[in-house]
Amino acid sequence: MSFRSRRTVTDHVEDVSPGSGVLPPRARYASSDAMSLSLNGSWRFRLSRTADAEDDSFAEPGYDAGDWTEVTVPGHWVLQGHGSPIYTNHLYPFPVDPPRVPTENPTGDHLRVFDLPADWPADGDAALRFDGVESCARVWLNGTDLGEFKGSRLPHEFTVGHLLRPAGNVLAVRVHQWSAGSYLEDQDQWWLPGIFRDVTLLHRPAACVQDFFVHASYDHATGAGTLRVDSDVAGRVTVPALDIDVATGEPATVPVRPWTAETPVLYDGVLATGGERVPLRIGFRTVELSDGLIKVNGRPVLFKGVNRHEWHPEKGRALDLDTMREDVLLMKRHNINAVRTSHYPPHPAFLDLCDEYGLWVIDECDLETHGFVEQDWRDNPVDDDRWTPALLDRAARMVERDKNHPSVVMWSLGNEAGTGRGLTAMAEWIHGRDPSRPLHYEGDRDCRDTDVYSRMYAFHEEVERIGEGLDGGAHRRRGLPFILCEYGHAMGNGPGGLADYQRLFERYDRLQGGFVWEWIDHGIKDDRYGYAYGGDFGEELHDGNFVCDGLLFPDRSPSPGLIEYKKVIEPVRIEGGGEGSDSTVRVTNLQDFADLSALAFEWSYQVEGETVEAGALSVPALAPGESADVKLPGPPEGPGGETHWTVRALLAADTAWAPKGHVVAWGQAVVAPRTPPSVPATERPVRGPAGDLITLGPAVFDARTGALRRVGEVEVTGLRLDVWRAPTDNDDGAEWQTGTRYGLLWRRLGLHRMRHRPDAVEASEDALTVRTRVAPAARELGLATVYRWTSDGERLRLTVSVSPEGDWTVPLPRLGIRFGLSAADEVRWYGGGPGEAYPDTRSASLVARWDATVDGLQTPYVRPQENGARADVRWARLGGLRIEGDPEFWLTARRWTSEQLDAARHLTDLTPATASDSGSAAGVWVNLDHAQHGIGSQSCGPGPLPQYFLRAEPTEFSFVFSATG
Ligand code: IPT
Repeated sequence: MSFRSRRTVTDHVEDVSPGSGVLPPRARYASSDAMSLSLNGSWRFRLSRTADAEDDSFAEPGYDAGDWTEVTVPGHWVLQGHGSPIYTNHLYPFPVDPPRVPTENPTGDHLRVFDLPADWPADGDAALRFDGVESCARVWLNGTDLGEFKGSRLPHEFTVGHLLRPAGNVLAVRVHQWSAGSYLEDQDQWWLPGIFRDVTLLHRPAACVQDFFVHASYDHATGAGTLRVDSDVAGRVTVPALDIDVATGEPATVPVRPWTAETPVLYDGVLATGGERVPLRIGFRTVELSDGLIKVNGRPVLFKGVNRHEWHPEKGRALDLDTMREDVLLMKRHNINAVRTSHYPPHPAFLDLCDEYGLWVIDECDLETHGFVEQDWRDNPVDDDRWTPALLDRAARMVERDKNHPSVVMWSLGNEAGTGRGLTAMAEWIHGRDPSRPLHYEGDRDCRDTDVYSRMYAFHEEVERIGEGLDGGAHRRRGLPFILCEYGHAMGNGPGGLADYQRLFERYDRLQGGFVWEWIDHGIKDDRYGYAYGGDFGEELHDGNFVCDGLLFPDRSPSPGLIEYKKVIEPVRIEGGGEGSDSTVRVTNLQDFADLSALAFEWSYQVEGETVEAGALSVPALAPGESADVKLPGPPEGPGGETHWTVRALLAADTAWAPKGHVVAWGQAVVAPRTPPSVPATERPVRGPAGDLITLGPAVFDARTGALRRVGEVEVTGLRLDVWRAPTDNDDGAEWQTGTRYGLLWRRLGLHRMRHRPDAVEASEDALTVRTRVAPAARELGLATVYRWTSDGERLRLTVSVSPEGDWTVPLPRLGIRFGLSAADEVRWYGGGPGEAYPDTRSASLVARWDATVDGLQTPYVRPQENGARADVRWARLGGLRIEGDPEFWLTARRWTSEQLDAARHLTDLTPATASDSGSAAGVWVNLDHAQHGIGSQSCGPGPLPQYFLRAEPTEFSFVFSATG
């Protein structure tokens, strides 16, 4: 240190201590009658490359910051044109030498001058609160150094009343991107420095409320709630609707309606001390561990959850209230009932919304030291006593801030931090401070400190063993309930296999559900790429698009994964009922608390996908867990055809989160099956006058190669067998996955560069047969493929027979045909829709008539990959063709080839195919697939289950083409 000549203010940056000068943590409340002043807005800003480039003279009143730039608070300076974001999953983007950080330590000096409102009370004190600053801040008010803190997603307050002036207060905050605290904040997300949550000045009147703890329990045996509010400053607690008026510390027991995520009943109350009145929103509920299960109000709950990082494509983790509300509304509308606040306490307003709308919350501490896994967890701060005060500080700041939320039903120590004494110390402190909530942490398989056995990405098979209690493990663990705190990795196309997990959760009591990873893609809006991901800012170390693994696209539009999840976790199951009776529907209430009285049911019949009759269905208000067989009106009479019934459960009235009529659940079943198309082979192939063409019914072929040229007036190019799909993130899998990563194997085998060798073009009495061999260079294996064309004069039938040759040990990506059409815009089909589906992501695919444009068929995965297939298609019309399948097929149509899709890194790389790319005039490429390989979740979890494999085996399938003119 001797060479430091200038006065520096940076020693705390590399200090393991949590901070100095800050007030003890306390309960957070949204409002009170004490005055407050938001200091959000535009602040003066200066960025330095190192922590000590500038001295602290900027904090002095009178400092001229006229040449500084400006940033918006809350915000991250790297998203406001100063420096760049960095994305790493678990690697520290700096040398691991705790608690030291790099010399290059972007440091943002923030200045804000403010006046007090004219009516700011002259008496009392004041507190200055920071709700979140990444990663380390030092604060001065009017030239006085208040102190410094770390713990990015946790609140910190200072006492400042004695320093305030009526006007011209100078608030100076120096923020360092890297600090000792960064070692505790190695979550899988963008590194985004800045004052990213609110800054508020709070008046603190004499005898104001300080910390308080609302204990509101529910006795399910008696229906009584007991309220006791412990408060540092004595006062009274009133709840008018319950006639409660008691002193703080005194219990009151009265009959109440309990709070649950399904029935979020909140009672308005007031905590009044001599100097302040704080509105309370009280939810009565009791969480307990009994019979080895997590029970709320006496009943086990099933978590249908998501992991939620805070994300906005332009503002990063600086979320406004509307965005938070949008998240909650989207969750409720998609049947989600639980949130793990991965991996830090969220903005406090988010928890208010969870209380209000009803979501179970696992509140997770701001702690992750994942990067230490690279050195076998050596020097892990959570197992080093020097860091324990910082860990305890983080635990306390979370628990004290959030303890009064009924929605918070579990605390979590953090994520991916290994094991160690520091975690045990946190657990002991939390258990002591709040014995009313179970404690979660996934990182310790023995569950020494926790009350629930939690895992991430466990395969179905293991989850089933755990459900059966056959997983062994530590004695303590064997008696605990199980949750998957992360599963169903929603990266790119997928996740597959959700329905298979849900079946297990429903079958075994011990399995209390899970939390899909994760809620939203963290793509950054970017002029160059649409949405940027890791590496797009020139990071020297990054993890690419692993940061885009959400159920929502960055703009919060639902991805097919969310639509699938909504269907899989629907709170009511509607299925074909009673034995052999096609007009009975079995309805099961899968909720844990509410009966079905909030729902209205509707039945309808579809003939050939068109609704012909519909009406209201009366369903008893089944209690949770109950089922009933409900009779449907008889199926429609008249001209037959494939017939389905569809029953929907809709909201019977407006709710806080969706309007009346919102579809909550549905079921569909076949009443009369489909008759496959039959095309009598009445036509014979005829060679044209020049000898170079063959005509068969409406079709024209190349006589030499047997290639289809036209159907009626519709030109068709490049029709041939296709087995390739642009690998999905789940096909490629994550590096550390032990299972076979088929995406890589497919490419190694050359399935993306299959060669097609025509061996024979045979014209017979009633058919044109083209024999080919489809195989990649350098390999002996191949697919003997025969195209057999017949016609009845109007229609053209193609039967494709595929016989694998050689040693096929890998599944195929897809199996079908592809061809180019010169143009197509509107697409109409009868089959599964409206959205994309793959073998293990098809729960939400409803059979009906659907319309879309070719562009509308595309799913905009941030990193382009296979997408957009529609399942169970009976027939489709596009580009002047009608195509009917025997059997049903998967339909995909896009303005680019699979090869272009495969090569694209961002959506902006995808431009409509032109004649020069394809060597033809095709504008739209169509895939008609007989089969697709499953999707799975191998980007961070299991691959597709065996039943979703597309194995190479002898296969035959047909399509019937006609020109629609
Ligand atoms: C797991 C992490 O907990 C989570 O933060 C995220 O990184 C997720 O994976 C993948 O997107 S850790 C995983 C390597 C098991």
